[in-house]
Amino acid sequence: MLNLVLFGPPGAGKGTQAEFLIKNYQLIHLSTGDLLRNEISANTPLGNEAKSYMDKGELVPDSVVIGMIENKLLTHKEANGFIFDGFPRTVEQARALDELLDRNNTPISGMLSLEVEEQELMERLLKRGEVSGRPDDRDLSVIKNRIEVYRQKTYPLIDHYGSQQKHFSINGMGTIEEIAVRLRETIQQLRK
Ligand code: B4P
Repeated sequence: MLNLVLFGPPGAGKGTQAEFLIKNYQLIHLSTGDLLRNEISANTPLGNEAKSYMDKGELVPDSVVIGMIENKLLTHKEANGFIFDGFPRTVEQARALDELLDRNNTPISGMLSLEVEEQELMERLLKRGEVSGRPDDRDLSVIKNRIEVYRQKTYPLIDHYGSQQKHFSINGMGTIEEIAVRLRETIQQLRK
């Protein structure tokens, strides 16, 4: 089983690269951002709660996202593996994921960490904001807050997976295709 954590700051290319990985490795894609936006579109109580955090560029509470991922893992017991995209985002989420996967004897194979310069992140997100309709991509102060929240709460996960020898750093600057090749090469390396 191949379980990958696709990691990086907002705008690093996680969602973009996940599309290539799904096709190449037949993995189940679990994006907490997409799952939360689906809840918002469906106007559910969970979605309404999540929206109040997402619109400000804050993280949705751990209990909400952990519960959501647990449900999804249970409905895909037959999977070849998973791509966790945008999850975990806090140390508490990482610990919960380790526990969930340990129970099924299918640990994380590697954390693929996309490294992108901050100026480039802001440009990519503002550009997407022109077409996506996502409120969190439209306002520069919200984007800056997302990057700051990443630094404080999410970046420490590099140590969490580093201490398990599962952290792989990937240059996330360049064309989408160039980065996809780097990811493929890293996955070959971690499967050896
Ligand atoms: P996410 O949906 O995870 O979104 P994201 O961080 O903005 O990254 P995304 O994957 O969408 O963008 P990508 O880099 O592919 O999170 C949104 C919000 O949901 C969070 O702020 C938080 O509030 C909440 N949330 C989600 N998960 C949570 C969790 N686990 N816990 C708590 N809260 C959670 O792409 C960005 C743009 O760059 C795209 O337009 C793309 O086309 C472009 N791009 C990508 N690669 C490029 C390249 N190489 N060159 C040029 N452009 C590129």
